[in-house]
Amino acid sequence: MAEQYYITTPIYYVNAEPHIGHAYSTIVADTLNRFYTISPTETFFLTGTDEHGDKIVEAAQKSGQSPKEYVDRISGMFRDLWPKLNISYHRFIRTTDKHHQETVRLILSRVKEKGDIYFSEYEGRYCVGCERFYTDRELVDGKCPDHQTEPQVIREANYFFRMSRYQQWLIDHINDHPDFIRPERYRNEVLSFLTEPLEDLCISRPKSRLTWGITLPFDENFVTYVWFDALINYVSALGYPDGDLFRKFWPHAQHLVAKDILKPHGIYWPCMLKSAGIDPYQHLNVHGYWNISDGKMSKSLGNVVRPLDLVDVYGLDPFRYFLLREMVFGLDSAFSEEALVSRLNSDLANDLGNLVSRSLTMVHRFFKGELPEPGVSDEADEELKKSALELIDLYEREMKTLAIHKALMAIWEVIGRLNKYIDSMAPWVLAKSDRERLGTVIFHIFETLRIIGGLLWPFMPGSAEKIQEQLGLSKTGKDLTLPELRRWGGERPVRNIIRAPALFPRVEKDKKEKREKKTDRGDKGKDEQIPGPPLISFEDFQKLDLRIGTIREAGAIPGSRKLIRLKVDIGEERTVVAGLKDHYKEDDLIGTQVVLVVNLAPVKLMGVESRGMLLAAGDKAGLHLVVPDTPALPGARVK
Ligand code: ME8
Repeated sequence: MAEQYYITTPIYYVNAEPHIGHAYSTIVADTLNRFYTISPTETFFLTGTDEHGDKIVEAAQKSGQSPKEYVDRISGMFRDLWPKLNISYHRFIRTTDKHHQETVRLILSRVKEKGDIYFSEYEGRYCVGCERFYTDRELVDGKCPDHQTEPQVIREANYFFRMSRYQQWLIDHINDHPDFIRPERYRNEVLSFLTEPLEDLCISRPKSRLTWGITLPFDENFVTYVWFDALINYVSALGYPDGDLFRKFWPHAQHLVAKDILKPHGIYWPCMLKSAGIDPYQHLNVHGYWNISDGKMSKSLGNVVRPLDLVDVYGLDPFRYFLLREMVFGLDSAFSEEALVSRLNSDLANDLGNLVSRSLTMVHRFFKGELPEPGVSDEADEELKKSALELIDLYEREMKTLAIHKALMAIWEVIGRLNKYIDSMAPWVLAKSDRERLGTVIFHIFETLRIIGGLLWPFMPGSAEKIQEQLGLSKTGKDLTLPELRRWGGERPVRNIIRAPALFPRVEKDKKEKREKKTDRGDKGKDEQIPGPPLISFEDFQKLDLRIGTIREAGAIPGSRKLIRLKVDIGEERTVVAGLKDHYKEDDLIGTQVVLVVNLAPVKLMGVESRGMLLAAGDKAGLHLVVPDTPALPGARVK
């Protein structure tokens, strides 16, 4: 691996719990990190929390805790959330970490030695929400544009960073490196800001006013301004100045932030780095804001969208997919649950889910789960192959320039093509007339799906791995790299191809209302609590005879809205009636392996005798059949 990639998210303030804005940035960083991992590139992914300053002290006081207790608690909420969103970072940094604090003091000393820090009296308008002084020109009707509050006038003696000294250097650097700040609109915004003389930056707070911060190395009576502290996390996390990680990854640093913190990242940080004698970062990637019905999302307005509320109802991958597909990187987006449901039903359940399900069903039905050898390919096969291989190149280009939604659109274009290819090749007709041609078609479907599954992994790691496992591939997830995906026909399945329940069950339209009602009642999740079941003895448990069965036939029962009649092979054939109609299509069930209770007394349902019962799990998303993770012999005992 020749190259490295270093991606950072903002370190989030611990004055509020995480919402979809934080989740978006961190999911984008995770997606990019995964993309570079399969490129393959050696990566480092950093996230963390920003824990000093006025805002934090205020929030701690409100919650009746000491700052330390408070930051430990909220930082823990961020840290606990990320694995639930399948976010896989390398390091979680906290600005209260000892090494970070030492690095901040080291950099302050270096900048001071350089002659870039001076002491002076200052009067200015200070916004506590933003933790910074505002110039008159930046205020709108005398108010902070972000918080809509009038800043306090504060007069005090403080230390200042001679940022003005680096103004011309920064302008030149941005002009010489056109994609230093991207997309372009944000680069232009920074350049336009730099057309006015840059003021020096106040970088201290007297301890008489604030003690919750890092003490200046050259004056015990002051703590460091929160931004001078926070930005340094990007190098302290790598072990600056001597750490191997710093040497290896800093030259490849890419920051990911939203437009709200463009100025500290686009102006303060490069000037700080220059003064400290550290090379500038490689790219600043700036995304837009998620708004709620065209307004701002904020705790005070009470319209904060909590990621796990949505994940609980719609599933993790639909949530990740929606955020990544819906927002054009760099522009604002309006969040709506209706849009999420409609993307889930159309893009995921209909296009992708059905494609996977119908393809795997065919391999089952026609080749008993074994991938056939291809025969001679015709023009339509070649076209499909070309579009799948070209997709990989396009995807790489889009991902590298952060056109994440375009990369997804390109994948869906090929999903559409593959669905059309299946329709026009009609394998079910070929099955009766031309088995060799059928084999070639199935092979092309498999290869295109293999590529689609691999390319989807950075966005929806869980679902992509399921697809890869169902395809029987030996490598999944991060081990399946882009060069390997490019080798058409290069990887035969090592296991039988398996059929599994729908990847993305459709969502009923009224789910949103149900979720809202539940959240309103404040008793979310109550109905999920498992009541203490009566205990049974081991002997009682042993009375149950559970067997693996393969569904051979599935058909409707006249007059029943819920029931399906199944023929299940457990070494002998059993007729079983199951209430699956709302959750599975009859055709999709054929070939699926299930777990069957075989020694239940027979019952008659709608006139059909049922001899056994399937095991299934029920949750808010519907019913999920319990299936063996790899194919088992029909009749195998479940122990
Ligand atoms: O600014 N839409 O922390 P913060 C999209 N501690 N992204 C959003 C968002 C929204 N509505 N709201 C927040 C800080 N974000 C500092 C950063 S870095 C050295 C210090 C995301 O908790 C987005 O990434 O206010 C934004 O830049 C960040 O959260 C701000 O997080």
